[in-house]
Amino acid sequence: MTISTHRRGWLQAGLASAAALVLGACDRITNNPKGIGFLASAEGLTRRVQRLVIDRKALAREFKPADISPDFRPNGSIDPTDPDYVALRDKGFADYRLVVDGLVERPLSLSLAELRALPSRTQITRHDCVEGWSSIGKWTGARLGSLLDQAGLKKNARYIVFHCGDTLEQTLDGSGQYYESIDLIDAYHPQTILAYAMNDGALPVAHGAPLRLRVERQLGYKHAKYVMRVEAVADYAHLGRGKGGFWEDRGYEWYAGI
Ligand SMILES: Nc1nc2c(c(=O)[nH]1)N[C@H]1C(S)=C(S)[C@@H](COP(=O)(O)O)O[C@H]1N2
Ligand SMILES: [Mo]
Repeated sequence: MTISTHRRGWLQAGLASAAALVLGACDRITNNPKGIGFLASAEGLTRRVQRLVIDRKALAREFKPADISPDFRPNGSIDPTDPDYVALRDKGFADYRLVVDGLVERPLSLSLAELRALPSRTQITRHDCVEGWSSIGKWTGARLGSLLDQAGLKKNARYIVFHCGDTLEQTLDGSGQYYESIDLIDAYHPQTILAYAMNDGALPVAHGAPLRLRVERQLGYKHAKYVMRVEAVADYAHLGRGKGGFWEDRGYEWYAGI
């Protein structure tokens, strides 16, 4: 598994949607002898790639307080029984530390108070689960980009991995522990936060207490709950079953952009 495979993956996805966009102009292009040539030219390719990259930086839609779902649906792990997690929870997460390590200049270990002191963001967004339901919630958390800048990413860092405190599937080799990974475009997206509050209260256990990822341009399974450790890596092939996340290891797409 290489970076270029993933790059190619999302580039191809982008080119496919760029191609769909120009379908409307198809008649004009095919009637124009230069049309097809232009689409295949390096200049045309560069423009479409630029549009794709700009699109990935666009903000997800934000909603009004009145839009907040009264019963935001919890999904997947909702009450982890892993002994380490239970011990933290039973002390109200007083001993919780978020570890930031891997390809960083300054590894960090931060308490919730220290996380709350980081530059934060509050947003009301819609969560879309791949199973076909959506809920709208208000989230407050530390901006992941600020956290990563504080740790200082090394040049060869390409992905950010979130190691979670819950085991979703019991396996002999430990590959049932939830984890996720995102690229640096999503990591530095302004709406990407490590949320410690939901709907103006402390983040409930069912929704990932004490800390969960909000990565608003991605489907629900990318939003890692119960985040214990943030690791910067060059590649994720050595983690879990090698596909970059718990659900990716079980067949879901690594890039789940919305
Ligand atoms: N650690 C962990 N994170 C997780 C999951 C999980 O089971 N464990 N489920 C994922 C899925 S599929 C969804 S839709 C969302 C659900 O978030 P919610 O419980 O706040 O609705 O969390 C995602 N993150
Ligand atoms: Mo989901």
